[in-house]
Amino acid sequence: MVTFMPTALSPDQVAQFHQQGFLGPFDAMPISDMLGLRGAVTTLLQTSPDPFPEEGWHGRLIPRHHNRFLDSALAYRLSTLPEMVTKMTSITGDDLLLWRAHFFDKGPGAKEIPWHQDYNYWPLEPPVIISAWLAIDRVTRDNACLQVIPGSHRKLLPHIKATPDMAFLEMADPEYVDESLAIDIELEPGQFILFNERLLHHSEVNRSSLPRCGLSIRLIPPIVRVLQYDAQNHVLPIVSGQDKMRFNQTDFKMPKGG
Ligand SMILES: O=C(O)CCC(=O)C(=O)O
Repeated sequence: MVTFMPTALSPDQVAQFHQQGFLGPFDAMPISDMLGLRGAVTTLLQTSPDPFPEEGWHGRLIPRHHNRFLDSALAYRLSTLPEMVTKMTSITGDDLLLWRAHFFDKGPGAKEIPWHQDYNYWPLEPPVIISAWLAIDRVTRDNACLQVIPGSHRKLLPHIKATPDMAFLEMADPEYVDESLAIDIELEPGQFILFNERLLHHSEVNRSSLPRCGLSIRLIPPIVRVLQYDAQNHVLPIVSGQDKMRFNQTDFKMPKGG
């Protein structure tokens, strides 16, 4: 896998991240390399994780798509691309743990993901996180790219029950969401954006005949304590710096093979 030379964010970019709640797009790897990995990602998403988790997966998450860095070297490498992690450390400081990574594999007809702020769902104390959304496929408005509302991270919104046609159980109360401010995050394979735990984001039903897969990667600084692990084998690899706090389980063993 060819990856780009990691580059830190400039002070202006860090300021922009804090102003907008997100930043990007950036290139983590050449488009052709990500396209070359698509077959392996498809195979991965069809395979059961090992060991297969019995209990503890939240909401409607599909185990085959969730935390595959625990059993797949490919998923681990995609979740820790140097360009991505380096840019994240510009915002958080050097020490970072990989908490979760989830493939949002929204093929044709896949449901709408309602407007939401991630902090609402998460068993973390404090609920502070930096996420990257990495495009596996080319994502455009046509195949339901991610949409965000710049600046929406400044207010915490109430979340209410989502409707059954949506992919999540809860959504931000529509009364507080001004969709006219939304922007499309169109990305080429191998590009990513960064966003924080309070940014309002969403994606439409995939009304196209195209695949639309992205990997959401969640990193936490060691001062954040995981209150509930996703499965018995869930541990958090230290992906940058050190874990000086030792609040979380970090005894990760690199998976073998693909
Ligand atoms: O991929 C999507 O459409 C939604 C992603 C998302 O909600 C997230 O990364 O937190």
